[in-house]
Amino acid sequence: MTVAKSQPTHTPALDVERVRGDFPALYQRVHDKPLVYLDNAATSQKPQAVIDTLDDYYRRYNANVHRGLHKLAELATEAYEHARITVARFLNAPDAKQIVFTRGCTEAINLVAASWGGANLKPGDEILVSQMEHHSNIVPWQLIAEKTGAKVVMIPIDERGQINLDTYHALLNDKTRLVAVTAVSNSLGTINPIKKMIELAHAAGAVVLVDAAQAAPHMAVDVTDLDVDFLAFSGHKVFGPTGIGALYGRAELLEAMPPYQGGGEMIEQVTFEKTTFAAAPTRFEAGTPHIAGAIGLAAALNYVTAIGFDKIVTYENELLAYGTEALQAVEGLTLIGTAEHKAAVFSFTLDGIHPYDMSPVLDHEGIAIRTGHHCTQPVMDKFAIPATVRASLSFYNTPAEIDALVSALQKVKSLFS
Ligand code: 7TS
Repeated sequence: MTVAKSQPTHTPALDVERVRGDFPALYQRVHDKPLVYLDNAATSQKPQAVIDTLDDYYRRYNANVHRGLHKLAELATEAYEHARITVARFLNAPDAKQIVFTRGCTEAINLVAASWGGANLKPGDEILVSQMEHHSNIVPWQLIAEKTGAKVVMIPIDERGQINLDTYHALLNDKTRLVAVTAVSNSLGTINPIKKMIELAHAAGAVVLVDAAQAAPHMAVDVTDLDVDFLAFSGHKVFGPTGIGALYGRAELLEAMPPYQGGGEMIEQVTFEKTTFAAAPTRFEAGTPHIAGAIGLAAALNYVTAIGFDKIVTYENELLAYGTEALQAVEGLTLIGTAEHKAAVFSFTLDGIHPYDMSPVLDHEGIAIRTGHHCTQPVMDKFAIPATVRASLSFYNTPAEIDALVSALQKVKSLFS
């Protein structure tokens, strides 16, 4: 008797040519070569839907929010608050009140460090921060540690650029107040086991801030499933405008936190004797916010959600596999960051050629990459290198673009050998 095999569940493939068509910036020539944009970890290009949303806002309903009683102010306020709901849905947050708009991931982390940290940290307390963090998830903790007498303790990474869970577990103790960790490393591509790390931190009585700057463009981020306390991301890396980002916070933590900045909108009542403050999230949004940015961010989140992270993850894993093989075949090339779970980020060095000497040649070939320490100097120290060349991919990149990078690297080698 033959038994019918059940069909494997299969995610429909991403139509890369179609999605590329949504990004006008990808169709340019640079130094008379087709642009190959591989600097997505720095910032991503913008789909037409986002560009149109910004254009429409400035043409039709530009007004300040929450203040005017006129029609345009009403439309702008409605769109701004609706954008907050869109961000909450994108992160699967229980309530839009738990979303604070910020200038970006950096400001969101600084807000938590200054406000939550300032109110809760005391001498001897420990803040665990991983060795692979972007400087924006290290320096704010050092600044608040300096002020409060708390101590920043590093969670080390191994030779592949991974956090060992046993090592991390052993660092957690009754002095640990907060763990700050990135979901995905910008310079190594490592995807961290954040769900498990949060669980272990909570068991030790610590709160957790996750930096989702590099996760948000590449995978579904679910704050409810993660049970995370704070999570920060930037709009411009997830196909939205620059100058806008968001902080998610657990409701009871946000409610108990003092203001970060003072100014208009964040108050309840101001007198010269005493000022009282608005509830979260308004308490943390002093001054006129980046209204167009928030609305543009919502358009970007709707855009990626419509493509679907199931398709994005599948396609980007194919790019990762293709790129890893293609780059490893380049003689003298060393990949920095070879974690078991990785995003499509390729950091590398080439024997005998300084990373900074490679960038002009690659640029001349129309290839946009980043060279440097990528604001992760402790990572460079760990690998005892000054810098890497980094190609960071997005779902609109193609295997042909990886081939273009490889040919350009061969050119670099012939020029410098
Ligand atoms: N966290 C991570 C993991 C990042 O990669 C970045 C920016 C930030 C925080 C800060 O984001 P911002 O939008 O507030 O500046 N990373 C990079 C990069 O890798 N190249 O340029 C910026």
